[in-house]
Amino acid sequence: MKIGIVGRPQVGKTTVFNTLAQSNAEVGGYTSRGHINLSTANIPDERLARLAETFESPKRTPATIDYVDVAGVTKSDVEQAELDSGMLGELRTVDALAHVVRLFEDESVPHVDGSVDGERDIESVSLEFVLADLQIVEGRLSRLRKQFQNQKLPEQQNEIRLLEACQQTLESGKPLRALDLSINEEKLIRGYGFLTQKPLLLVCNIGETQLAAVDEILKPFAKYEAEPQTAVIVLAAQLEMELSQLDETDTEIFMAEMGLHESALERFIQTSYQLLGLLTFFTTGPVETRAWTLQAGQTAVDAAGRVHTDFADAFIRSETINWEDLVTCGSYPEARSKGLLQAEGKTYQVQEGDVLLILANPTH
Ligand SMILES: Nc1nc2c(ncn2[C@@H]2O[C@H](COP(=O)(O)OP(=O)(O)O)[C@@H](O)[C@H]2O)c(=O)[nH]1
Ligand SMILES: [Mg+2]
Repeated sequence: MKIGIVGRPQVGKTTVFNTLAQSNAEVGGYTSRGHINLSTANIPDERLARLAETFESPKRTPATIDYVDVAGVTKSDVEQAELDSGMLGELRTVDALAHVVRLFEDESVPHVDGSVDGERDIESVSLEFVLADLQIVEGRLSRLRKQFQNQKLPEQQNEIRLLEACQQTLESGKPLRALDLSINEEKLIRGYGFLTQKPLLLVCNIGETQLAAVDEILKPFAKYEAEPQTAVIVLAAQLEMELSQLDETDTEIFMAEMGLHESALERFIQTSYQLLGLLTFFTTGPVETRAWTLQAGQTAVDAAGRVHTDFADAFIRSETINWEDLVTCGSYPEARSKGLLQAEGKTYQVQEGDVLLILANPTH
């Protein structure tokens, strides 16, 4: 899973990136146009440790998440398309966008628009992305029309019709998330990497002093959650970045003092998984315990293909058990004797927290 961190300049994008990636990229870099921070972070998961302890596996491999942190979105970005095509191009490859919205007040950090206004920022970034997508739609449409003006190939006609619907939506200022597309239509335009089609996580960045009044502060943003494929979370990025750089015991003491129960990273990942419809399954044994990410609704064969590309074709069946049941049983034979280890075929839909023992045909 790859997530692009976007937003206006100086709103805390790099600070959020550092918190999530547990890295140390330079913050306050106002002029770092074109500069892109990339990082892969391990997804913390207590279940992984519990399974690894049960099986005494020396190797523990968490699932990972990739982040891209780009320079801020400014009003001129679309006109300066050439300069920014690197940034937009990078964003077109991500699975979801995390838009950092500045809500913290700090006179020493001026806002490019002169005041702190989260709703205005959400609208202006959304508009920039609408315009960027519109440019692609129009370019593609004019090429298709020119190329096929005398022919009536159904495939191209379909694409033209679909792009015209996209154009209409974008011209009315709406993101493509608002379009109700069939699975086939979605497939047809996925290759364009439209920014306004990607699931959107609005990350409200509040200051430490606003923690106590967080419900009040978030009220105006509740409406965005009703929009398709959009979620809202709140975090105090600067505070959380400082926390993520402490050692574990200090972090726990500090979080308890602040009334925080989960780290920003944990909340961010949980929300992203929900937004993208992802789940985690595990493989475990005396050699390695590993967490894997899968799209909800995918089957045991898809899971086998994640674990090893050859396994998908050679798949015979999987034996499946909930991770907690397995930890309670302590071993596969014990789980089997209790009837908790279920044999499942190709069409089994993997569930959150499943442990899979995949049986594949080695001669395949
Ligand atoms: N007071 C305060 N300052 C913050 C907070 N988050 C970020 N900053 C500061 O805002 C400036 C811009 O942050 P940065 O992460 O570089 O923003 P970016 O331009 O969006 O990547 C830096 O000086 C940060 O220290 C916050 O929650 N509170
Ligand atoms: Mg930055």
